[in-house]
Amino acid sequence: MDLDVPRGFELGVATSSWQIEGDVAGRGRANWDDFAERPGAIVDGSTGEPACDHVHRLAEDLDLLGWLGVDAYRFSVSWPRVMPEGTGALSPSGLDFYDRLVDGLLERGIKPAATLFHWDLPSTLEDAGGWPARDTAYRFADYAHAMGEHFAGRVDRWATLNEPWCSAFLGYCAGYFAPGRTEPGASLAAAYHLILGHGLAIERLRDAGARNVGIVLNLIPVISESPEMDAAARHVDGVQNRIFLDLLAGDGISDEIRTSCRGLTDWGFVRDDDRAVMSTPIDWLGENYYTVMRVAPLSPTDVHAIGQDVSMFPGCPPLSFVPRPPLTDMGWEILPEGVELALRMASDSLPGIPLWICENGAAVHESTDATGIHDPIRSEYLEDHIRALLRARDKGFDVRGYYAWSLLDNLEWASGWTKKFGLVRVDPATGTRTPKDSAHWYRELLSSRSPEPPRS
Ligand code: IFM
Repeated sequence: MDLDVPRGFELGVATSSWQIEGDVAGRGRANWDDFAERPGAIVDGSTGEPACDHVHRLAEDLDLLGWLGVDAYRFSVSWPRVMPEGTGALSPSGLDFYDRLVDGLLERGIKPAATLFHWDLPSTLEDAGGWPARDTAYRFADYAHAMGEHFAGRVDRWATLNEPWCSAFLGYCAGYFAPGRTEPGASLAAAYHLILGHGLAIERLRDAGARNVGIVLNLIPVISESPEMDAAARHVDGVQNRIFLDLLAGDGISDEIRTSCRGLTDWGFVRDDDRAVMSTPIDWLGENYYTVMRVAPLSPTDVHAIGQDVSMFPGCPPLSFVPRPPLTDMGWEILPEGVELALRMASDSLPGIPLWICENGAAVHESTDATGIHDPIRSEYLEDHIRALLRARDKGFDVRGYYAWSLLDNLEWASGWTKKFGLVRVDPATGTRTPKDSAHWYRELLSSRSPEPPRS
């Protein structure tokens, strides 16, 4: 392998609770369980049961991680599994599951990296208003504190939220994700309260003894394809990226967003003293990088890429997203060098904060024969992105690690089982796990690393 990753650069894989766990009966209900029951919400009618049946196959999945030889495993805690009502009493069986996961990782020398919210909100809280309601931010902080008290000392790295853009705008503006609301004003309040909840949670995690606390954003570089589209591209960038970076930097909601989203909300949910809470210092920032977005004049022959649609951007002017080939099965342009643009956005807004790529991967064509599951495009995608990341590191970006998405084929949200990102195939009918060629490739990369040169 001629890809030389220094030992000190952390390599891992990532998953999330609702996408893999199953065992719906063993936890409280989540907004995604309710959403999945709506006809047509998930393209193939899948639900959270059995997903990858990870709860019952934990030992096997821990062994897979050990076999791969990852440094770290990024998982998310299902809030309704550990706190079924969203507030109050903790579930002993829910905690026991994550105890076995965390301890199983530590026994195998793998660092546990926990995310507290990867979109599965307890239904009780969704029914009470969800993220557009300010109270949800305080309930999130209480839940984070409880997790910190239970797991501090064993979890190596904590993220409050994963991709708040998706929760806010896919969930409450486009209605493409749970809870399926199509209220642009509410989606802006949701984005704001998610970051308020993040800031409150950072404080409460630290109070509980947790260290290495941060957040994971999906920062997507937005490219204007012609000068006349510059303003439209700025709007998309504002709602996709800047709104979150500005809030985390303590700058509040920018005049630009207030202007471009005027008429959608009176911003009555914004309070001056929230800025300090939202910008509570973090120890690291995670970015999930998959693709870029190209903005062009509206065209009837628009190619649809999942996640790229004007309905997901409140206040968006007419435009088309025009990804350039090569594309993944999601319709996402493959552009490894875009990772540097994504790192630049973060390091310009939040200078001095160490960066991690917390997700990167691709749903691609695979073929199966007697010799295995062949997914050369995925291995090439991962390799090209890791190379681009190491080049950015050499240029001075303080990027410390990389997690491939995903360990397992899993429930790809509204796309159900129709899009596969796993290094390991999961047969949805039997649950059988089979490492693909890309898993063998990643394993070889992990074991072939040279030692970190001594620091002078
Ligand atoms: O599967 C998702 C994950 O849950 C969040 N980031 C993007 C992935 C691929 O769409």
